[in-house]
Parts: sequence; C-alpha cells; structure tokens
Amino acid sequence: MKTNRTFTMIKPDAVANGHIGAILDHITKAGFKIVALKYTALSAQKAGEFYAVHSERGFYADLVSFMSSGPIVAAILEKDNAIADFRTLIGATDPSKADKGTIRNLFAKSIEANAVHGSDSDENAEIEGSFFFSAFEKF
Ligand code: RTP
Ligand code: MG
Repeated sequence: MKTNRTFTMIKPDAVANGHIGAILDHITKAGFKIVALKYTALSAQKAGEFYAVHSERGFYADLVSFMSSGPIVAAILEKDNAIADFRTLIGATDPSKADKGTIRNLFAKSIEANAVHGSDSDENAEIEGSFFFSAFEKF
C-alpha cells in the first residue's frame, strides 16, 4: 500500500552537534509535513532491534553502539513520493559521496555518524514509525 509517509531519525551525532533545528528546517522547507515527532533515546537493545536487518553485517555492533550513544529525534514525515524524495534530500549513506546541499553533505561526519536515517520502503516506513509512535501520536 502506498502511504506517502516516511520515517526519519536525527542521529546522535547531529543532535550532539546542535543540528536539530537546521535539519528540521531543511525537511519542512523541502515540503515534508511532520505528522509525528519525538525527542528520545535508543537503548542498545532497542537499537539492535531497530537495525536487526543489518545484524549479519560487519558494522552492526558499532552501529548499535553509536545509535544508543545519545539522544535522537524520531519523526514521521508526509509528502507525495515521500520515500524516494526523502532519500534524495538526505543524500548518500557515505557523506563524502553525498550530493552538495543534501542533509548528509551539510551535517554528517562519517559513514556511520551520518546525521539522519531515512526509510527505504513504504513497508519499512510503517514498521519503523510504529516502532516509535503509537496510533495516538501520529497525526
Ligand atoms: P539509514 O538506514 O540510516 O537511512 O542509512 P542507509 O539506508 O543510507 O544505509 P544502510 O545500508 O541502511 O545502513 C544503515 C546505517 O548503518 C551505518 N553504516 N555503517 N561502517 C559502514 O560501512 C556502514 N555502513 C552503513 C550507517 O549509519 C547507515 O546509515
Ligand atoms: Mg537503510
């Protein structure tokens, strides 16, 4: 089912570096409507669950440790073509390869500490959004 929604996190590096406001500004100026928003943190267990799809990858332990290292901002965003347009807005996973002006180009430091997450499919956007938000917190 096409939902026109995606899920994002502002990751611990970008929160620690004071970029919450600037990143939310980029997101809303690009035409995304915020339909859920939360300042929170992932325990190592929760980060492991969220990234379970990567559990066989060499970077999994570091990723779980990084994602549970400090507070994050979680949000559900709405826009036509949300999944693809949001991944264009954030740029490549490795910020050194991210197009100029993308969120990762502007705010990310490394392939791991890469400022933001963006869902990769409608199905995962729904799963990931529901990981953080109850039905009463989605508008
Ligand atoms: P995300 O899921 O966070 O939006 O990022 P993505 O789709 O661009 O990248 P993905 O392949 O899903 O990887 C998830 C996150 O794992 C970290 N990573 N580290 N050290 C490495 O080689 C490596 N590769 C990926 C990144 O934080 C990436 O965003
Ligand atoms: Mg991904």
